[in-house]
Amino acid sequence: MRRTLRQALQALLAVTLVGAAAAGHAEDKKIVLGFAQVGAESAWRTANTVSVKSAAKDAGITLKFSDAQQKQENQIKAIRSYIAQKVDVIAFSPVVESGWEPVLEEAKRAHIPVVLTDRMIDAKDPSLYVTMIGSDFLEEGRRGGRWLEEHYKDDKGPINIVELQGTVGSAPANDRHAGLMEIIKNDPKFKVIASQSGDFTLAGGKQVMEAFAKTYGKQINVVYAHNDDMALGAIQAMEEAGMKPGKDVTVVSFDATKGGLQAAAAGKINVDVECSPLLGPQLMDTVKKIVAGEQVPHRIVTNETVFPMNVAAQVLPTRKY
Ligand code: GZL
Repeated sequence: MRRTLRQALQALLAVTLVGAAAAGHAEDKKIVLGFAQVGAESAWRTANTVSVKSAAKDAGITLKFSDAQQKQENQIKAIRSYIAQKVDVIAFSPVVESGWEPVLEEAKRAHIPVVLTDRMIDAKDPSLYVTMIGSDFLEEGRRGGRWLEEHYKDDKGPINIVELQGTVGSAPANDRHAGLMEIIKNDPKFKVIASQSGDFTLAGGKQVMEAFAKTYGKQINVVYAHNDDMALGAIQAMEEAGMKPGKDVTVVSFDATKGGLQAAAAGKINVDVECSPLLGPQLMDTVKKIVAGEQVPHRIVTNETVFPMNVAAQVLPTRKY
């Protein structure tokens, strides 16, 4: 009896020591995060990449990073490679809303949690991702629409709007359009006379605005650009066409990057709706919570505001991107 008890105690002690060692090792093992970025299409995206990389370093998380050059197939390839490497967590900013189920099913089967950052996906199964950290683009569009309503409240119209859309099929493009339309649909003086994608790039915005200026000229009252890069391109095109952006043409833009706010301070953008790219710290906190087995909300919305032209100059010195 005594021998058996001693053997049992020895076995219990051994199990406890192994468990503690494993736990200790688990605590020491660095978290590996695979991040599939959209690309480097805009100042916003560059700032977002800097935020993710610096936050991973500060958090002691090993970051595997890929740039998809705005191509969905490249993002899918990157996610597959992270699955093959058995990373602890996968995070990505989906370049477009649709077409993600197959690869996210593979991540789920591999028991690798997925975090969406910045942009949303169109998926029936909400369990394909743990959480989405990013802006409410629909509300951003509503903010742009409400600003236009206030700006033109004493004007009987017509107010003709040309729209520079972001990447076709992307959540920010879909929702910044939908948010605007939600606000102006009941006010017949507002009319979107043309809408075309500039793919969130400066060159794209300039090219589309050159065509709009040629076709519509002085009929244009408002340029509604889905991001600052396209707005800055459009400003170049308008000035080359002899138009005065911010004066005879009202310019509404999104992101509130330094470039956009500098243009606003120079009187060329009338309002810049903030969309923060500084998602890195929130992402790393969330990754640590997921690895530790803690619950996280299915949606984490970033807090944002609106910068009319008259405040741009005073906020510029404090802007981080
Ligand atoms: C918005 C982000 C958009 C920015 C653009 O969260 O996805 O993509 O508005 C960027 O500047 O290219």
